[in-house]
Amino acid sequence: MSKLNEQTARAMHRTMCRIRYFEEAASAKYKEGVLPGFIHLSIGQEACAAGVCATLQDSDYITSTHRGHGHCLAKGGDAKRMMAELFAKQAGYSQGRGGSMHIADVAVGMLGANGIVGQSMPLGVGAALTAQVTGSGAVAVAFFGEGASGAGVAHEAMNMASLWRLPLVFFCESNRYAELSPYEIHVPIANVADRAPAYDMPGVTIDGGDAAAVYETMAEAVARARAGQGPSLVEAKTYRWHGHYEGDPEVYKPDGETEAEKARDPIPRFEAVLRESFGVTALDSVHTEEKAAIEDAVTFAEQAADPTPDGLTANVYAPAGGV
Ligand SMILES: Cc1ncc(C[n+]2csc(CCOP(=O)(O)OP(=O)(O)O)c2C)c(N)n1
Repeated sequence: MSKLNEQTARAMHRTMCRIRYFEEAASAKYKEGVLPGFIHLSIGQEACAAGVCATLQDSDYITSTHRGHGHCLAKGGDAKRMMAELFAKQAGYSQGRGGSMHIADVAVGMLGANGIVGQSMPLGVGAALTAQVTGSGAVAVAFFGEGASGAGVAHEAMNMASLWRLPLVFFCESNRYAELSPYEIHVPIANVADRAPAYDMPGVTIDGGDAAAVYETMAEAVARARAGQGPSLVEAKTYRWHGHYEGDPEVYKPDGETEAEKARDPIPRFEAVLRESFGVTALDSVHTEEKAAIEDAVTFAEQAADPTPDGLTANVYAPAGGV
């Protein structure tokens, strides 16, 4: 097993703080009514994105979901361009046309957020097949949720990835709810990863609030994929502190559940690891710096230009006159 070292642990902690501050800022701006589209936040799930992406190289790929801000930031996406996209500004990743669920940065291997539940999995198959065919040595990670695990395409993707021994890791963020539905009313088994043997691949379920466990489990799965030994399924049990979308009244959550999860905040939990395993104590500056960087991103987005009407048909591929 690849043990976490201090340098990687510090970088992961910084990433977790960046994700937390980015999403808190997005939440605040959404409440102010200045973000035009839907946003789905992953506050509480930061250890997953940070731990997974810390095991990847720049040339590796990830495919993401509707809850993808953390994935993009952890893979090296630019917070300013992301925030500008949430504000529907021209400087955003999709020139303000797409919003939160249409953020991609191919240059850093982030192949896209995705509003179609489950589709990150076949897209991951495609990325891994590309790596296999070209012999590039790259690995792909497909993020998905336990809700997506019930989609037909999840079976197709895992079946093909296993048949072709693709360099791919399926990473399930099992965050208790799919929209408003608790796990047990749509998944008939205790763990999504228990399905892995049916695809002849290793499957493991871990605590998704434990960033070190995410890193160490993923390091092994990624090494296996890179060595040509095929795909794995990793399920991280985690929890989203906010609603399915911002504005969700969350009536389906039992009283006290979110508060209990907040008491197990993955960021201070990982700070304890940094202290106890590596003797790192001065972590306040990381919070200060990352918070300031996100404030800069918000200012950038607020001051950025709106798209102009003359760009209305740019990147529109339907034939002139319609179909
Ligand atoms: C193909 C498809 N079906 C249904 C939806 C509506 N939908 C949006 S998110 C969601 C739940 C997804 O749950 P999960 O995969 O567990 O991800 P989470 O939201 O928990 O991160 C559903 C059903 C959709 N966007 N796409």
